[in-house]
Amino acid sequence: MNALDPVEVHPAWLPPAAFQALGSRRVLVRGEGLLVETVRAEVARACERHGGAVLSGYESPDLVLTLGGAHEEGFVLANQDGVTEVRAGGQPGMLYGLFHVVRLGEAAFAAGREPEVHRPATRRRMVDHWDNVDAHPVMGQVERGYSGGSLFWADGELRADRARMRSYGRLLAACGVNAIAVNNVNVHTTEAHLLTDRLGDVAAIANELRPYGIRVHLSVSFASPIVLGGLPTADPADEQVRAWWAETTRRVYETIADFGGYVVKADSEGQPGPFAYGRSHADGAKVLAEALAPHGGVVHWRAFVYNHRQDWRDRSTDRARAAYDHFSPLDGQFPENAILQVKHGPIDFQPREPVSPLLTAMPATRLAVEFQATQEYTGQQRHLCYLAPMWSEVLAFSPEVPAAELVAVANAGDDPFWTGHPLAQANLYAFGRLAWSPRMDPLAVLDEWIDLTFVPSSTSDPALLRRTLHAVMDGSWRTYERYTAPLGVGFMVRPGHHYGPDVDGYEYTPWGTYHFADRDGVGVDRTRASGTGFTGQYPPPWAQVYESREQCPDELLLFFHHVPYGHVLHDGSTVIQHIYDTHFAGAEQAAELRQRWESVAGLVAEDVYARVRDRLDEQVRSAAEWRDQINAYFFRKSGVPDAKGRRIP
Ligand code: GCV
Repeated sequence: MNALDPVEVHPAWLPPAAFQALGSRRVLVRGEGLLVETVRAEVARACERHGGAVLSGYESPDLVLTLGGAHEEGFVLANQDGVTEVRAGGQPGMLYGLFHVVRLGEAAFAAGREPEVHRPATRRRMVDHWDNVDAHPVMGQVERGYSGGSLFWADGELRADRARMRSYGRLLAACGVNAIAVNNVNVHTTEAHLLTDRLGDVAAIANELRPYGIRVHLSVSFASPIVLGGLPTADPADEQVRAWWAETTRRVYETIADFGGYVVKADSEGQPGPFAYGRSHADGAKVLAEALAPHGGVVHWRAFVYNHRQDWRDRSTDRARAAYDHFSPLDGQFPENAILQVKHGPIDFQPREPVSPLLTAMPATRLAVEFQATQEYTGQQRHLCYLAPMWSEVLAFSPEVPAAELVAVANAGDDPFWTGHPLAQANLYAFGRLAWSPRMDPLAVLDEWIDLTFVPSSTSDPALLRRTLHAVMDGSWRTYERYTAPLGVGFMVRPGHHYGPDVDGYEYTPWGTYHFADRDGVGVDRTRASGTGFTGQYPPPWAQVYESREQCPDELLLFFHHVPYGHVLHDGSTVIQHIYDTHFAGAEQAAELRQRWESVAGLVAEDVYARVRDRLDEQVRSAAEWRDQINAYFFRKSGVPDAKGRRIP
């Protein structure tokens, strides 16, 4: 087996059949370098399978991949006199150009095709793995992982299966991802050592991913100078601390010359940080950024900082405010190679949240928006939930958002289908494509994914298959939203593992995630007039829109307002009736998805069919559980019967 041959697991969006158009052509690859060699190997493998030829320069080609353009990662695709040419700015551009040709299939070779210029919207398109080296007693091998074990680590060691890492890199490159953090942002003791005495493990991963243009990043503990360096402090103002980071980072680059940089979760959920020394997060980020700067590295500094020991009786403290309150005063104080990584919503990856106002408040700071591909709060890859429509809404919110880099918490593991639920692969693919091109239509992205993953020529009824996949996936996020927490209120999940309903599970806890339901009404008053003032963190017009009960979009009403059950929504129904209606409808839709899936039996591989069917069975069960618990809870609180007389337990 060639070192670049993919391993025998589900091929996801790169099955051999997807290479048919390319592989049946006469292809010339011009240039030298590691990534050019990757392109050559890809072309050679495709041609061997599909009857084409790799040319050495003298014969007339159908496709030429060559270097010579402006943008390192960009490329121009043109067809002249029947020859398709990909002219790439640099080696990564050639790799992305190759995968673009694969995506286009026969269309890449259509005569007279208008030239297209492609380049990524942002420099870095990153996935963060919350993978532990040692399986954590509560969180396991992968924190919030629903796809088996880690691709990188097992039982305290680097995995021996490096080919799988290589295949993963290949999948990531094919959707545009170029950076990966290989360990959990909650850095425990063993994982802290990846920075120093276990750096060799990180280097081994980097070796596997490098041929696909992917740089490796490492989550590090802010307390590393103490934990690893034996210093008495991690104070960023301390000279010894600065020297320790500089020297440690120098060694990292000595071992991994193209190392990407650090990811830091500081002063958050028990992780150490600069607050212990009376320093700001800009001070904290600076010491790491300074150490990385001479080597071209960056630090991703997470803005997920809030008080997780809040008194639930105190209604004035609002977790939604925390990131903005901590970070907006620091705008302009972060060094150039520090990237503030902000979760897309102000709380924590709920199925519906407003866009974090912090993203509009840091004009002098480099930003990254963090999405969660792993479905912690969106059904844990047991429920079908295509997330790209949600991400696209976030990206369309304001001009600052698509200008930021994108990071996703990864959803892949050592599961044979990579993502547990085979259709959850689409979330990883879509993340990469949106990171490359934030304004892409999420349904067009889904079409790309469908054509690649379920190559039309490999199935007897591609039109039915496409129709069914769209029918089950397009609206799956909204279906999930319907049968879970209503109108943006969030967090009605079981504490700890976060799967399934538990309306009051977090209501009297220190986590700052409350819904305040009582006999009269529900929702969090975040207005300036009478609540926590969170609405004031938004620029106009959003500050006014969210402040006003009348103007606030229905889907976010309970995020911003505490309203009586009889409050009338824009669609004319009351809040309580909306709760009943959406929960009945959502659970019914889940059952319909399950039915609909049966129509593709025989059109997709049996193992994919069966795995999706089993997951849908669980989704139907769980959606009914959600429906009944939510409806029963609100019926008992409010005493208001369902206007349609349906049975509420
Ligand atoms: C990695 C949520 C998750 C945690 C996660 C945290 C974070 O709170 O439940 O598992 O920790 O977000 O993003 O840091």
